[in-house]
Amino acid sequence: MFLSKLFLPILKEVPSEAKIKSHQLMLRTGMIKQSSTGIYSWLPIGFKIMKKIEQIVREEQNKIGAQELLMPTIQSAEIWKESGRYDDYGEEMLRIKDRQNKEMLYGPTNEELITEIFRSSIKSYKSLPQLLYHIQWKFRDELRPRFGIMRCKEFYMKDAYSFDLNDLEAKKSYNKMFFAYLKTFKRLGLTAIPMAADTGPIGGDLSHEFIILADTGESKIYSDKRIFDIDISSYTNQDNSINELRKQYDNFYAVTDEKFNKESFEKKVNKENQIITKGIEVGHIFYFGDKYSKPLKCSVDLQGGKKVDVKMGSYGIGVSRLVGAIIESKFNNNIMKWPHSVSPFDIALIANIKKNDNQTYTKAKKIYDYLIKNNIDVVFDDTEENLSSKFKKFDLLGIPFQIILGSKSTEDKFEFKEIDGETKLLSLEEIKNHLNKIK
Ligand code: 5CA
Repeated sequence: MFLSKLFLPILKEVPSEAKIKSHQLMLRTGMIKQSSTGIYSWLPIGFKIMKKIEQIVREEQNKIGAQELLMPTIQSAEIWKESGRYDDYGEEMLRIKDRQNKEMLYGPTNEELITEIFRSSIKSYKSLPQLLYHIQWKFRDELRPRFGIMRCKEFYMKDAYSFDLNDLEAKKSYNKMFFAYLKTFKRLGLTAIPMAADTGPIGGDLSHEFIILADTGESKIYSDKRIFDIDISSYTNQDNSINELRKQYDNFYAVTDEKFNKESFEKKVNKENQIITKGIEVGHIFYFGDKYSKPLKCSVDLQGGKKVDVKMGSYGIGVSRLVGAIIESKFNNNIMKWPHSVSPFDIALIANIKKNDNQTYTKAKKIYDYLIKNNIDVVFDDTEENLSSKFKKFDLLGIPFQIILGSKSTEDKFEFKEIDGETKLLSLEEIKNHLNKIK
C-alpha cells in the first residue's frame, strides 16, 4: 500500500473529548470516527486491526472444537419473555417494533437465541457436548458510554455457548474456554489474568473476568502478583492438562471488586505479593447450569427416555474493546507498537523523497516490489513530507518495523529499525527472514 493512497485521516491535535490514550490515538490516527454518542464507524486502519484480532480469536475457538455460526443482530422479544429477561434487562436493551407492531430488540447478548436454536435441533444426549460461537455486533444502551470504543453502545463481541449433559461435563467445557482465552490473549501480546467475578445480568454462580492491568481500566482488582508468572506454554487442550492449569490459577488469590473479601485476601496473600490496582475486562466467562434451559424448555432425551435440561455456559470476548486495550498496554512515551500479530502492516518503508528526486523513489519502489512479491504487507510512505514528520507519524501508527532509506543505507543494505529499539543494517533477504521468523 502506498501511503499517499491510504485513507488515513490523521488529526494534528489531540481531540479534547478523548480522556484516555487509546481513545486519543484511535481518533488521531483515523482508526475510528464517532457517528453518534457511543456509536463509531471503523475506518480502514482500525478495521484492519480489529479483523486481525477477530481472526486470532476465531482460530483459538476452533482449536478447542467450538463451531462458528452467525446469529442476527435483531432478535424477537418473545424468547426473552420466555426466559424472563425481557423486563429484567431494563433500559440497556434497545427495543424496537417492526411494521406489524411486533416487538423486536437489538441483541445485547445471545443466551436466549442460541438456546432456541439448540432446543429446536438437538434432541438426544448423544449429540452432546456442543460448543457454538459467533462474532457479531451487539448493542447496549449504556448509561455512560465513555473512553471511545472501550465502553460504547455498539460493539463487536465473540460470544460462545456450551451445552452439556451434567455439571461435570459442563465444567470441562468451561475449562476449555478458560484455556482458549489464555492462549488468545497471549497471541495478542497481552497478559490477561482470570479473576473470579460476579455474574450480573447473565446469571450463574461461576464466573471469571479476564483482565489486563491498566490505570484507565474500569475494574478494580485484588490479586497475588505471582499469578502473572504462570507460564501457559507447556499446556495442551487435553482435559488433564487444562485441569492442571486451572489448579495453577486457583492457587492464587485474584478477584474483582465485587468478590473482594479483605480478610481472606490478607490471609492468603503476603503483603509483598499483594496487588490492588485497576484493569480492563477483555473477556468474561460464565457457568449458569439450567438458568436458560429450564424456562426455555431446552432438554435432551436420556437413554431410558427421561428428559434432562442441558447445562449451559456462555463466554464473551470484547473484540472491538481489545483494539483499545492493546493500545492502553502498548502505547508508551508517545510511541505505539502493535504486536506483530495484529499490526495494520508488517513493515513501514520510509524514504526521504524530495520533489524531482527520482532516484530515491525508484530505489524505494524496488524495495517495495520485493517485499510485496514476498508476501510482506508493507506501507510505503511515498509522500514528500520531511523525514522528521514522517517519523512522528509512524510513532503513532505503531507498525513495529521500519525500513528507512536514509543516509546510512548502502547499495544493498538498509536501515532496519524496530520502532522502539535499535537500528541494524540488513539486506532485503535478511529483513524478509527476520519478519518470517516472527510471523
Ligand atoms: N453473554 C455473556 C458472555 S457471551 C456476555 O455478554 N458477557 S459480557 O457482558 O461480560 O460481555 C463480554 C465482553 O464484551 C466483555 O468482557 C467486554 O470485553 C465486552 N463488552 C461488554 N460491554 C461492552 C461495551 N459497552 N463496550 C465495549 N465492549 C463491551
